[in-house]
Amino acid sequence: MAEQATLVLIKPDAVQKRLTGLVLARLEDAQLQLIGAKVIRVSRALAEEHYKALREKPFFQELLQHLCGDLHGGAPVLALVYAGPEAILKVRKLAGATNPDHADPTTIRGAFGRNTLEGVMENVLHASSDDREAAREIALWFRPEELIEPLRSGRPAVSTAQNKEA
Ligand code: IDP
Ligand code: MG
Repeated sequence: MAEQATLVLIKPDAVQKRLTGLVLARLEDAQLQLIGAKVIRVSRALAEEHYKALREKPFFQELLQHLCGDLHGGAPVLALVYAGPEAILKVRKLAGATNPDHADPTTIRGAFGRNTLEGVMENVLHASSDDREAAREIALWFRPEELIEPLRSGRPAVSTAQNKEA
């Protein structure tokens, strides 16, 4: 199985609803390694760059407002990087279909997402969809020094810097 890394963003709708812990608990079911995490209040420029492939979509402005927290009391995003075998597909499966109304109820989006009457998809999280997108997105949201190296079997479960001191 291919070793991969994937970007997850717990979106402002979930942060505002205090769902962060529940979403993290679900993500842990994938048995992947968490190699990066930070809370970010997202700028318009970062949101536009993240979703640039969707800039022609009719919902693009609402999408940017959502990611920036404008629709959820200024709530931030929790950005995470998970690494491990088939990490991208594993996280996408746990996330469920894009539209919460179509997502299996046992998935994160199916359980916690909703479509608002104003047409905003409050779908709880972003998850990279393939290797290329994951590489671009991880580089966009994290500096290399903000990520710990994925653990290889037999290595102690601490960061590289701590390993050197040991
Ligand atoms: P994904 O998040 O499952 O990868 P994408 O098609 O990449 O889905 O869309 C990115 C985001 O754009 C979705 O997570 C959702 O927030 C928003 N979005 C996608 N389709 C629609 C739509 O038809 N209406 C409103 N928002 C949408
Ligand atoms: Mg996508």
